[in-house]
Amino acid sequence: MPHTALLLIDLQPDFLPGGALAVPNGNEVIPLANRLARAFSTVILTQDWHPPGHRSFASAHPGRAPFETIRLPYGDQTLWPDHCRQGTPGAALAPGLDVPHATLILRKGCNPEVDSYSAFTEADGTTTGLAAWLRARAITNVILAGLATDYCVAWSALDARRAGFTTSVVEDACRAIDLNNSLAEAWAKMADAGIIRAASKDVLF
Ligand code: VGL
Ligand code: ZN
Repeated sequence: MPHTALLLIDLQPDFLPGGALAVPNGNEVIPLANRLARAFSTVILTQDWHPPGHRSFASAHPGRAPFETIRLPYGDQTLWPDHCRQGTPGAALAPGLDVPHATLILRKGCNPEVDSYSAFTEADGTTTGLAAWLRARAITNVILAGLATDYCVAWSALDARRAGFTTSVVEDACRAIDLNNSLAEAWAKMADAGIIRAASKDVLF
């Protein structure tokens, strides 16, 4: 589909069962991601890619535990188990991922002090340049799938929409962490923003 890009979010071993921040049933989306990718000529992969001691790690805050929330200069931050440390096997692309024609692999969360759920904007507002990269290729529509629905997929989708792209999330090609109702909240925010809640059967005709 011309003018459309598929954005596959954080398909990495640390987010799959057995990984450091496993998303329940996250492995189930890999075959679907591969099938979706074949339908698009512009495919972008993202990798969560944190330096050691990253601010989003509970281990960087003595006395804090994973899944607690703290206040950082840029806002509230959920603390996570150490995950997707740069260069580790858990941060690699998922072994079953088969998207040789992906043209951009975008690594995010690289600033040691700032998290970046979104592929477009870090938590402190710094742009990753992705919107400009898409505009330079005359992309007007962004379709998202991957992990996790309620964090990196939702934040990326919301930023895509804010940047003016027609934006769809392929629900059955995503899996969620679902912490404190985060999944329902994410879908509510995405609906308010005008993001299309799609199914893979609508995209793969
Ligand atoms: C993610 C939490 C922390 C995600 C990344 O990919 O959804 N979630 N880092
Ligand atoms: Zn992360």
